[in-house]
Amino acid sequence: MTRDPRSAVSFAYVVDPAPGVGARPPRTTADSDAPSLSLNGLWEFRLDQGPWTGLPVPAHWQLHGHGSPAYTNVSYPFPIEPPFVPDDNPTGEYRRTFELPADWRPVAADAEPATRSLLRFDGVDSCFAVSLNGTPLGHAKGSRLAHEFEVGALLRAGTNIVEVLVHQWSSGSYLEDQDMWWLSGIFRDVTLLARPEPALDDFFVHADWNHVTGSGTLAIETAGTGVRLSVPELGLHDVDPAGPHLIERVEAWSAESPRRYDAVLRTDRETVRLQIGFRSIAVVDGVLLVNGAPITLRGVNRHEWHPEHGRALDRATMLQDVLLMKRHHVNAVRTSHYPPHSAFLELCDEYGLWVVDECDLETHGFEQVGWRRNPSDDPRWEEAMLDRMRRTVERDKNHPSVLFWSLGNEAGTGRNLAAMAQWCRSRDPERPIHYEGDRDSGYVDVYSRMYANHAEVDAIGRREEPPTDDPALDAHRRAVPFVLCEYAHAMGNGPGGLSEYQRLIDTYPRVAGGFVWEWIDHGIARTTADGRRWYAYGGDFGEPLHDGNFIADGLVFPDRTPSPGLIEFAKVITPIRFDLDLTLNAISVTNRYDFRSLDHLAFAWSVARDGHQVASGTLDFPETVAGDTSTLVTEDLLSSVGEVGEDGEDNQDAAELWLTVTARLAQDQPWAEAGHEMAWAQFPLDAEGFTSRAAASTPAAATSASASSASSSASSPWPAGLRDAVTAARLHVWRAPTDNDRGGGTRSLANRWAQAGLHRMRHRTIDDSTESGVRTVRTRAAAAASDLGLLATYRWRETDGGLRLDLAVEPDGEPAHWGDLTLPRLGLHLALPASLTQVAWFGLGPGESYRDSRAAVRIGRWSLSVPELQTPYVRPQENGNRSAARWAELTGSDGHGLRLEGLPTFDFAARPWSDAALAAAPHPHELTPDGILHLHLDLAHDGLGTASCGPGALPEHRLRPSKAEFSLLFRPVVVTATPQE
Ligand code: IPT
Repeated sequence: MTRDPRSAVSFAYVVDPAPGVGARPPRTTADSDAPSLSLNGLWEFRLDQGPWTGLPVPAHWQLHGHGSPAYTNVSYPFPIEPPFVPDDNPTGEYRRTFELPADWRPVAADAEPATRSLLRFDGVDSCFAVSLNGTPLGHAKGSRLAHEFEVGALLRAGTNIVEVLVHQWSSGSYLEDQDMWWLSGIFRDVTLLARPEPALDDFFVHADWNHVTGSGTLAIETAGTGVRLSVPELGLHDVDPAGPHLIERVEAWSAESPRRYDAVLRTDRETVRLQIGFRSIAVVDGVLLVNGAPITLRGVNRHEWHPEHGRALDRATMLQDVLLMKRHHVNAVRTSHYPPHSAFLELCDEYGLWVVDECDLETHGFEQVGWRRNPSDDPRWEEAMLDRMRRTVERDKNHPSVLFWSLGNEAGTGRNLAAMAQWCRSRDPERPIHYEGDRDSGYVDVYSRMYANHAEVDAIGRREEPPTDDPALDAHRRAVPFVLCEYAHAMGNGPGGLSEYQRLIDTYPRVAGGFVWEWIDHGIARTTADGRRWYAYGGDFGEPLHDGNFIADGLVFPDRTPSPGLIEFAKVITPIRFDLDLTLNAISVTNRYDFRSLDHLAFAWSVARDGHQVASGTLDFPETVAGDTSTLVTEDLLSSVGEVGEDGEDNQDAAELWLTVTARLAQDQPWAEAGHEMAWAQFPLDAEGFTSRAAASTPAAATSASASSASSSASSPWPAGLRDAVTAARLHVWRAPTDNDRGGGTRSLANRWAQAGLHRMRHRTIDDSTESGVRTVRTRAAAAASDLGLLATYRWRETDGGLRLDLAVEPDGEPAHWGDLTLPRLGLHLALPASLTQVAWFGLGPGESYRDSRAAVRIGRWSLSVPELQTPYVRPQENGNRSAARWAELTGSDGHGLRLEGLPTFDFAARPWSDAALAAAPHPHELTPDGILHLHLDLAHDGLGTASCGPGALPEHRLRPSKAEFSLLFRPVVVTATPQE
């Protein structure tokens, strides 16, 4: 489309670094009874002087067929020439008419008190000019910040017309280089507000809580005179809000118990309803205290995202985020990297989440040019940056959930950041200031790092980290709490290493916690011609410069289905821990909440023998307050375990007994229903004492469910071709690289595996002989052009009705020649008939797991179809591994199939495509079953780590080539009933 050649130069404000002209000073959001009129809905719209069409507000025009989305992470999608932007600057014209309600008095008659009117925009990306009835009101920048314009006498009784010109690029874009889609338009609410005089435009609630006395102090600064405050529950009726009012007993607000008090602020002409949360924030000796107690932040970074609507979120979606977070034990959110829609903060206040409220600021792309001309240190940008900070703090200051102010993200360092910090501190001395980019922590109150590895966090926890660049600042930094503002990059399969991070967070008081990067994959929903849904990432819209699927790095998939990463995170951070002491026959529960007791939970135990529950009961722990441990001596439980007899199915000697302990919600909580599982732990009952008791007691009938499946194998014939498919099993050491395997540029694991040719191993049979019923096949597997190889010896022997394989593997070549190369996996690949569609197994499940991400899976009997075994990462990659299977049965619809038994265990993945196809497909819908069931039976895997952004797998989770032995039993099987879980 040709654009008006004048547009680039005719709107000087677009490239003026100044924040704008005409908007009113920022103020708090408030629930006022003054009249308001939503201007959301269908507006007239045209892009670049094209034809007029309709466009909803709020929305991004790129998601409604005008232009297209573009994704870059750090790179600016335009030349770095601050404050200028290219001539090619998509510009949208919006207009709508509205009828002024009859009782809305734009201009007061003489005898009447005055009423002003404001036109409010909660979010316009990235720069806009607004006019009412043809008269310009002003222009503004700061996409995720609210702007209000006085419309006064311009408002007409009857029909009015509001026109908004929105520019995609502006000087403001230099300050908005967040890692997200570039999407434009009026994407948050537009409202006309009546402001009666005297105005109650702004107020600032200070509600402090004294943890020693349990008292609260309430003082509300108000702009305006004659304001009265009532908090009926606290006995305050029409008092002066300034107080201070000392309230002898008040319940504190915390993320765990978000107690709020309904309050009303009133002038003669306006009533504002608010909810007050009392709490105190303090730092003592480098430890973050809220309400006098150290708190642990189990956080996530949250971008606003909806796969169809982008950053135009409705309340239902925000609520969904909050509920999902609460149900998965997340207690903190960093609003990366801009203030969210204020309804989200309302929900955080209501349901209880600690918030790091971040200013709409990032200038990361300047890093690529050595931070030259970074706005953060250029006085021409001071006003713009201060304006952003003021708009953040003023809008959100009354949310008890807001714990820290954050200056922004990845904006380097400089005087303007220092000025923002200084302004913040003087405006709100009660909240600590966060900014990760300030490595010396000179102007912040929190020492923050992103992607620090475990060893660094450990050193910081011990207070033994290297000193700051500026020695004068060192003492300050050592006296402030530490947070990982980003860690555990949740891109694709992973993150690995969460348990180890949590151990550090739980160990060191100085480590206040962290925020996983990030909450949601920002995939954009698309549909294939035949109606299948998929999610687009960078490059899918033909962007000339983009960062691919780095946009898909969340704990939930774009449609908010929890990924295995979220399930793992929830298990790792659950604030309820169980321990079993077999020598004392004692089960204990530890309360790792910061404030609340465990009285909202109901505890139960069960024992399963070979995956079948054989006994169960409840556990009546005494009241356990935060930080405490309660112990129950488990005589009853032990005697019932003793009664666990044979269930007739398996050999008693081989039976596995597992104790599972659970904590579920005893009553409904606002965020989950009674019965929701909050914590669990499993303990093998095979240590001395426990099983011997069980074994010594008289076998009795199982006390509950027993075998409901019947599989027979001894006499089954091998289905056609299956035996050959089994004996054709070949050593396989590659996996379709995960995003984490691809992390780290040219030195990525994926590259090194490819260079070593692990994805194109050839097999050479050295010899194949049979002696005393044992067939021995010795092979060497190696890649073309490499002299490194793996010697594999397969020993096959008939057992009753089956085949036993003993595989021995050993690297061929000097260990030094292998260097520090890891193997993606060590196991076997089998090409089986695709008619095998169902997999039942006994082992860890039901979800996928890997060696450094397997806290969330438990021992049990599971059954899933082949499609259900796949995890649909936005970009296809290794997935779906099930760990520590004792046995597995793969069957077709006729019940015939293959049974595998581990000697003792194996990992498996079963998929309808090869690893090569999995690695090559850009999106899941591009994977096509190839007519084979690809079964991977693995002894071990390389860990997942988080090298897509951060450290790789810990040394103990690496798989190095070394001597290994792996034994399995294969049998034909006929399953006559589906196993019951
Ligand atoms: C870090 C960014 O702060 C965040 O926005 C996101 O881009 C994340 O990385 C990766 O997904 S910055 C990086 C240089 C560590």
